[in-house]
Amino acid sequence: MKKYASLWLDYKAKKNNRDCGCLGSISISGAGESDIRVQNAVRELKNGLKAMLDIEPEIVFGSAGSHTGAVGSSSGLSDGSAAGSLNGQSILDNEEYRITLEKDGLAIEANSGRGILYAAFDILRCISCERSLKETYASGKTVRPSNPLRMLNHWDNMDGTIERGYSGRSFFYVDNEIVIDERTVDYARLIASVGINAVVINNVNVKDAASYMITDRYYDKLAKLGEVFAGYGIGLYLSLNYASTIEIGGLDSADPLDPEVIAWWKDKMAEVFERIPTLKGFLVKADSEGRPGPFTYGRTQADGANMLADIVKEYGGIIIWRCFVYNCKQDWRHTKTDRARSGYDNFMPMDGDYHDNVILQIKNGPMDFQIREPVSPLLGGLKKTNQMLEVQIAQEYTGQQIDVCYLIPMFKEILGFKTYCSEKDDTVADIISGKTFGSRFSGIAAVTNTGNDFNWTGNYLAGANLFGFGRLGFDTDLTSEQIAEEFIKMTISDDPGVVDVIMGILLPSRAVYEKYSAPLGIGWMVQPATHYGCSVDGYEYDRWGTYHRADHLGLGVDRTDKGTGYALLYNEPNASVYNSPDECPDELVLFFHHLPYTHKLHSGKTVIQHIYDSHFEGYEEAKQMAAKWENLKDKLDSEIFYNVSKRFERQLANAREWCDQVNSYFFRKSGIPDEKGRQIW
Ligand code: GCV
Repeated sequence: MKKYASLWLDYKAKKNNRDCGCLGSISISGAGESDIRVQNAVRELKNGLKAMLDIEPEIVFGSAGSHTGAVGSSSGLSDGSAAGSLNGQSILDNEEYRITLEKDGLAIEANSGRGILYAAFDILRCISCERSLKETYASGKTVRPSNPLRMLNHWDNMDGTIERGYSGRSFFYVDNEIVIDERTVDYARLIASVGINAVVINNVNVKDAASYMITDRYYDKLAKLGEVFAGYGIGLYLSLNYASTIEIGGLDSADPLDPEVIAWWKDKMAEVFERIPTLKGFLVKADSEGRPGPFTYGRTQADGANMLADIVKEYGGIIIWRCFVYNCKQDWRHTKTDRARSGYDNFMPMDGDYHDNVILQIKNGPMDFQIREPVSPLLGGLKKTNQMLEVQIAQEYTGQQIDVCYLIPMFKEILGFKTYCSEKDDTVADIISGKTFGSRFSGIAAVTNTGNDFNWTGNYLAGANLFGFGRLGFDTDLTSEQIAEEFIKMTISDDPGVVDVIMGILLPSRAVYEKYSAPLGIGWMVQPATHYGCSVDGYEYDRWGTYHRADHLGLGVDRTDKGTGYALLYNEPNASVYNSPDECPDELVLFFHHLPYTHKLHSGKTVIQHIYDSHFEGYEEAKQMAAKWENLKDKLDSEIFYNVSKRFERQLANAREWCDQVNSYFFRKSGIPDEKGRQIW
């Protein structure tokens, strides 16, 4: 009996193995057999090829340059120097690889064990997706990941709960102990196979036992976990309690400029890096939602981040500092206070002050992972600071792994957003890849959606977000369609008819969720605290800074020059476009403007008619997605079929509730009937 699903590493037998004959041997060069990552790559290749094709090609080790198109200028691979290193310690080694078709097999070349590992997964993916090996590798395939850091952030607590977790409990922790078992290794395999190279293993809200991670209590287990990760090219990171000096150190301050505080951290970090040799750095949530931070001492975020960064630099460590800093005790009556501004206002003034081993981690939007937000103006605002994009695949506000919501199309939009921060290479993808400003430490992080459920992600289809996040972070040019197709073929079924149907469910699912939930970029009409399901006024008179400001005449938040001024934080022409109700894209118009219900959108519809139409459509389209799934009953493994089918039942109830509550609410506020005379309550 399997304890958990193998997902895309299931390696089912392939019937259509038309060109496996070319796989007499696989030669590997550029990293030796003694490298644990190479050993893992070889094991994976052998197991996968045996299971899928029933072949056992010879694995031959050669020196770099022993094959056609060898490492170096002729192969197009860059030299072996570390992509990002501090004090001689490599944080991110060269991850490039090349796969070439040879007379009797394939040749893998790379400059590091990580490159070999990724090449092995490339070959296995090719076979698993029933692509032709010959066509794929005939003219040689050289791959270099798009982003230096491709990271998962776990919000796992040491008591085994997961903040915003919708797929069971943590597989890292049980009762405040760290668990390392077979599942830990399979987790590392799964995420390495899609290119993840860094993991933060604990919740950014560091409390209780987690504050003691940097003490003798957990060092041995963490060292062991770090080794498992390292075998799959994954760097281990911890979330850090900013006030550790007080909470575990016995000091009465966490002032980043206090010599006693600095001395405590110096001793602590010396101990931590000695006891956990594979540790790569820390993620810090400070001055946010009740967490302590430098503001308490009248210091800046840069003061806090730099103090820690200077200390960990000696060990080659980095500090990832979150920009999710805002006032969560706002007065809803203050219409000029704007939570959307807070990240920018708190971090922009110190652009250039952050030291070179600090990375600012920026949520994709200025609020908090809503189904539709503009891109944070910090991305494209900051020009002299290492930056990393933070997205969330945990679907806290986007259906909680009950409702199907394939997020890759949303991530593609964000990555493709033109910030106008420079003459060229100005998209978010350019910035976080390091291309725009030449930063060595940058990349993309996702709040992960994993837990100890049999299928890891609650809903099998939510696995597409885990798979897709990794694939997209590794290769930003992949399309949402390519990623969905790979996921389905590798995880669910390679029957072309089934693949088509599931593509037809995944691809529009984000748009469908958006239609039946909060309209036109306004967001937040959710049940407070749980964040699942509709409650139009749930946050309206609360302290969290998340309002729709609806009255009998209209709705939306005025973030223009006449309102909070947020629209002007963007580079031109984005600022002018967002500032104008006529130019602002429909999907964001209520994020930026307070408008009458009768305002005409670019679509030609009024705001109120758009609300009615999109909600009825969203519910209808959710029903169609569910019906498509039901038709697959005889073609799917029953565990997968029933898992998703039951969730669709809940999604339909949710969509219906959203549709009826939102439509009724705005009909009652506005008194304007639906042009099509449909039932509104
Ligand atoms: C980890 C939102 C979530 C919180 C989360 C926070 C964050 O507010 O609701 O659960 O805390 O974001 O990103 O830090």
